[in-house]
Amino acid sequence: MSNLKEKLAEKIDAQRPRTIRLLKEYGDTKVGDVTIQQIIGGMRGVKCLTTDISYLDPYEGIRFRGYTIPEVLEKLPKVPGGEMPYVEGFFYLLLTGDVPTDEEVSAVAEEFNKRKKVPEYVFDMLRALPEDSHPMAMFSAAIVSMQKESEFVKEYNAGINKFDMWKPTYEDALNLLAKLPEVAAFIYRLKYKGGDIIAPDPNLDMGGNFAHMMGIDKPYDDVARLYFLLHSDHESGNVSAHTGHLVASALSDMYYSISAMINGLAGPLHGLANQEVLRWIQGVMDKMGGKVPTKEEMTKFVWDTLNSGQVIPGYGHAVLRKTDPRYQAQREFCLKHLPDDPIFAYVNVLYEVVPDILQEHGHAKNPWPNVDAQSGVIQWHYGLKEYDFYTVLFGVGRALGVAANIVWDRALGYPIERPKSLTTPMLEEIAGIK
Ligand code: CMX
Repeated sequence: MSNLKEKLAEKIDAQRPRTIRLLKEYGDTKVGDVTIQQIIGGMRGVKCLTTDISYLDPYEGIRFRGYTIPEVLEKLPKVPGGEMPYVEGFFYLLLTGDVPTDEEVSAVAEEFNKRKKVPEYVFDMLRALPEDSHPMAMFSAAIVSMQKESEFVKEYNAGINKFDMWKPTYEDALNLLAKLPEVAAFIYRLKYKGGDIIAPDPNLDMGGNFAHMMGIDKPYDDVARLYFLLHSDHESGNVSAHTGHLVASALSDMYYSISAMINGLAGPLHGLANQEVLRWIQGVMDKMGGKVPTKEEMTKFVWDTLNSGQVIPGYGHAVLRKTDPRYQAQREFCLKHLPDDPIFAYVNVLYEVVPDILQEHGHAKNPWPNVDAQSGVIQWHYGLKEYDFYTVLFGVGRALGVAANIVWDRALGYPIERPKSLTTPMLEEIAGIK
């Protein structure tokens, strides 16, 4: 067993009795009530999921295994020559809750390296798709096309014990995650660079190799590391994480589950918002002839969008009630590396005007920017201008968190998910409507 798998086995042995105790001794303890508004309104705020991998406080933002984003960036071992941590080391943290040593990071990076060869049939399948397929559809199809590789399915069919199911799930997680950067880069080069594919470099870490295969110079390797880390996890209730968990709860394997979560991420209210932000800004740029709008000019563009019944992409959140710390982390990167970028200037003017406008508009509960408001700027700056591709980057990152959660779902034996529905007459009766 690898060091990571051994460490995980120890953690699982320690965690299982806690979950079993909660279930057996405190199973009837009430956590909260559910209102009709929550039932009709997308279950907002209903406390009905559990994960220890990340927690989202509405005012503080995300903590991964108890660490804020600045703490994660500071504590995790860095890639030599770069400012950002190894993605592989971050995955170690998500999975085990422990900050890895340099040696542990090297071992897990080696684990990823051994597993990263993408089967040729994936590339053949991608080449066979229509040229105008969206990169997210290509990414999802590529992932599900590898389903036959699932170790979980092989062991399930051989009659695996429920308590051991996490082990092949862990193998599937690493096997799939290790391949995602090459699959993503292949989609990019196939779709936008005339199929001029760059072979992976076996000596590079995940972020470095991704930047290499994309054909983008430093510091894009650090951008990739930061991007994958920031987008990895946002507790369990968001559409992508919840979809992955839900599909996996039927004992569908990692490939089915991650492909499904990618499909949820592809919605414009969720991960696709990063492409929508750039599309919106490009529209304003066209109208402004490239000139950065004044606050007054930007105010008009924002109101025009709201008055035409559309949302301002990159703003608002179902849980957060302040500026997203993932936005802040990327803003700090921009201030350091691209302070004079014209699109960064647009994003800054937006930040100055949108929160007040959304408050005046009076609909959004959270007028502050989310992760997607800032992420496209960095990509654009480093030459990745094909914004249809941005959500694939989000997907590579989100897969880290969702896969780690699915391994733990299996380890703790979470059952198939099956909430109960009520009809409208039943709700009316509960409400006392005659
Ligand atoms: N612009 C305009 N209106 C907005 C808004 C925005 N950015 N954010 C929320 N609203 C509106 C909602 O559409 C809703 O309108 P109605 O009352 O007319 O139905 C109202 O405000 C209340 O919504 P809410 O409770 O504040 O927000 P929700 O939890 O329902 O939705 C989210 C959250 C993110 C879908 C929403 O804020 C939104 O659509 N934002 C723009 C898209 C976006 O940036 N998505 C990315 C989120 C991060 C991610 O998952 O990647």
